[in-house]
Amino acid sequence: MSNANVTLELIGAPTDVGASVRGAGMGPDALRVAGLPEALARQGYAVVDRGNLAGPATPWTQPPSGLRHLDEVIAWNRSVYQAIDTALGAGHVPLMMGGDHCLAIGSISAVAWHARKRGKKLRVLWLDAHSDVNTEATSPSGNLHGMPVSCLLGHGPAVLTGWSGERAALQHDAIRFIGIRSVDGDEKEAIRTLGLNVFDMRHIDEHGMRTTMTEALQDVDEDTHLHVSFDLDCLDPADAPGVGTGVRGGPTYREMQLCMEMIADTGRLGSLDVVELNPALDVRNQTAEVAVELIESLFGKSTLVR
Ligand code: B3U
Ligand code: MN
Ligand code: MN
Repeated sequence: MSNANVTLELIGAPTDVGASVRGAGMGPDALRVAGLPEALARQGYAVVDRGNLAGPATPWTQPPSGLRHLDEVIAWNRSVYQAIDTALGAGHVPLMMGGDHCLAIGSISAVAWHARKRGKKLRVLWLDAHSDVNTEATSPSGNLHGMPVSCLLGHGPAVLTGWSGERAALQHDAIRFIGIRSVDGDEKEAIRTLGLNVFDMRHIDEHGMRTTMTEALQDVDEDTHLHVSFDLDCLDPADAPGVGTGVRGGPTYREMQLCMEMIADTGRLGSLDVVELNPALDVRNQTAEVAVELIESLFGKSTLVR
């Protein structure tokens, strides 16, 4: 299918309710300022920018205990779910611009519902420094951006699970983690007991990005809906300083470009989250610009092939 027949729908979700570091709410506009819609249009896609969703403000009082800003997280995820559902229903490719990573609960739940309805095999690539598989019981912070994977696997708080129409939006073998290097003690246990597929930085160092991505994409076929959940803190902070919880030792810009190109080569990318961009911590919008270049590759831009 030529790019002109594909409509990319940009959906801004400007909130940092799932985090304790403020600023990710400015992510959607930073991506626009860095030229994301124009860059994708230059690749020949039909691009629709739906603007920003509305939702509750981030409270400035600390939550007494437990899950931080749970009510606000639910409200934002409801709007994200609806917007992604509408986009997929129209046959578009939704590109959710966060916002913090808690928003993947709403976006991937909607994607899972549509994939099941269409009889598609869902595969999710979770590009992140963190494994985001905490629960209320294990989280050191109470921040819901550290728990979306648990919610999607059916282990989160009941109010944030089951949105896809099944208890678990994702089966444990439907998700592949790339670039992981910060895993809390109880998360390690969860990764082991749930049998999650984690390609951590050691794996990338030992085998290289090319082999890693070949493995991660190994069962993607023509019946697959591929969703990419791209947490910008996956990148090394030297290339992407504009994130709230950066961790040294991530993939370089070049390694990430190859990762994106190999995903593009599958031709199966059906939806995307771009999250955790924090312009308040960025240097002259550099991280947003890096994100735009990587997203261009993800949607098939290449140096030599037109
Ligand atoms: N694992 C920690 C830190 C964290 C997870 N995701 C982000 N930070 N962005 C937690 O709070 O759950
Ligand atoms: Mn994350
Ligand atoms: Mn992260």
